[in-house]
Amino acid sequence: MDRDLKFGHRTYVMGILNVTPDSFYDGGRYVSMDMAIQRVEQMISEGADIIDVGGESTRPGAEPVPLEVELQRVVPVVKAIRVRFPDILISVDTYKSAVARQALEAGADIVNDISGMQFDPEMAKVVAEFGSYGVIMHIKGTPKDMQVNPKYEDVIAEITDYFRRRIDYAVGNGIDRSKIILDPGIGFGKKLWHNLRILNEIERFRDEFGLPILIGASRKSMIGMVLGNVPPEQRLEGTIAISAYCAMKGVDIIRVHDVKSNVMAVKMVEAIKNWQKFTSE
Ligand code: YH5
Repeated sequence: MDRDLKFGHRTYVMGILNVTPDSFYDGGRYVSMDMAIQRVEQMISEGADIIDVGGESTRPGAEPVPLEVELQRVVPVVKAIRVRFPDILISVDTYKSAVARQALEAGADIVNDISGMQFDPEMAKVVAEFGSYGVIMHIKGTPKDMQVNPKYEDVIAEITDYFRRRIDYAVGNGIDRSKIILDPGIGFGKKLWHNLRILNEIERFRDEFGLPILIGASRKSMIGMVLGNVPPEQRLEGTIAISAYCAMKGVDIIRVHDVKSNVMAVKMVEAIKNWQKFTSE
């Protein structure tokens, strides 16, 4: 089975695999590795299409992780996933080209760069060299300062301009246009109403560029705010609602923590969209 994505037919589900100590606290690498592989096996059985491996927290205010630390966390896990699950698509959540390169050598298929290939000047060349998919995400600022009073004249216009500049840059560095995935970056330098408006007008980016769209809203603070300041553990239902909305709008990929419930929501919406497939006479 080939590992490419056929966009325009359904919403793919990307399961998040955090390989950071706060999510896999145990110190010992073997334990972490076992836990990571177990989690991947579970996400695949629950219907994940893509596993997104990340070794640095990019939550608001988070401090960067040194290159060597990120490499040690991410590369062995990508290798192990590729050996155990030869058909699963693997994405690597990094903005460092050295991490992307070694992950691609270890069998990753997608580079998920929250900086839109801005933070590391070598990133676009690496994605081009391997012919992998590249996610161009919008961020205003850096993870450390992005939530400090972000301002837009028109959030949709600004993200559209950014996408145009980053697509031109990526293609100029040898990336095939058909390998680019766009992500407006929910929570990355946005206030609540910016996030809500982006989702409300999500089709505008596909209308403009004709490229696949990825949305990562899973358990993010915008859900907490809408539901009355609820903590991340109480944001599953809000996440599922956004996933159903995304499936209805034809978003190409959703990035989520809770694969089982989000896959069910997407499947149900797709059944309604494709009711004719269920006809028996
Ligand atoms: C994304 O949107 N996000 S890491 C704070 C939370 C919950 C989750 C509880 N990587 C994205 O998931 N990659 C991240 O509060 C991403 N799109 C893409 N492409 C942040 C995250 C999170 C942050």
